[in-house]
Amino acid sequence: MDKLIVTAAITGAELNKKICPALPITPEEQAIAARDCIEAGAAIIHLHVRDEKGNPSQKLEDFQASVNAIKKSCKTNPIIQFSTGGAVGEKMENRIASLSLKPEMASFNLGTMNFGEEIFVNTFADMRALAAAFKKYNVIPEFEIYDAGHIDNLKKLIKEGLVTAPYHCQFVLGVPGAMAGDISGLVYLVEHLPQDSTWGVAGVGRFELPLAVHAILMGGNVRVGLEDNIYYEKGKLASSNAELVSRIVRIAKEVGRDIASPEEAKKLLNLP
Ligand code: KMH
Ligand code: ZN
Repeated sequence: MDKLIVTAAITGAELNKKICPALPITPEEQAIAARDCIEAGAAIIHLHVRDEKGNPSQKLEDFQASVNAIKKSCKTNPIIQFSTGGAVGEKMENRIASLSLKPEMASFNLGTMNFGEEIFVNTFADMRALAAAFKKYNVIPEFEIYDAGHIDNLKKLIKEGLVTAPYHCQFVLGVPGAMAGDISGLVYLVEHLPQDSTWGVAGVGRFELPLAVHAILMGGNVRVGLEDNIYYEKGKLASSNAELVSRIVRIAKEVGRDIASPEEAKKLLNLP
């Protein structure tokens, strides 16, 4: 098996410090969180940013401030993956705009869905516009797949010639309104990926740990972090993002799966 690529989703757009006191919000807090995650074994930082009031932001200056702070704090250069998902309800033009900063990677959401009580909108027109921006700025997408039909949406974009191999797919499972985090669902998704795909799994809430453990054994990659899951175990909040990363790294090493450094992850994902 290839080495395991661990992604840390450190902040997200739907949480705040009242719900999760350990959530890094400012560039300085994100820099510390990212450094600790990288030192614990993460290769990719999935990045959402906030404005000065702590609200979700897609502004270029907020992305730039966080990137600068993270790069300064990390000894090894992590892969910084921007979110183009943003917060539910964010305008598509703002979500796309961050690509002009040319991050090494960014998320690419593959369909409209219920997201808790809200609706996360990603129409085909949105996806086509997003695909054009990824091409224009030469950014590598990570395809976010929340439901089985999203794989078919990816195949449609491939057929239309809008995205090209290799495809790095992230199964985000357990969002209320989309596919649950059952292992049978994960197996189904892996079996239906397009050729030339790598994959990872981000289990939401209580699904994070079991899905991660299965992905380690199945040859996939893993995303953990407070964006997806704020608990270390039932009833006990995680004290930091790095605590969640460290557990996954420990488990992977115990079962003989080595951990990819950021440089190794770049090679595995064909990043420039
Ligand atoms: N905040 C969610 C609605 C992404 O980063 O691309 C979307 C999200 C996905 O977090
Ligand atoms: Zn995200």
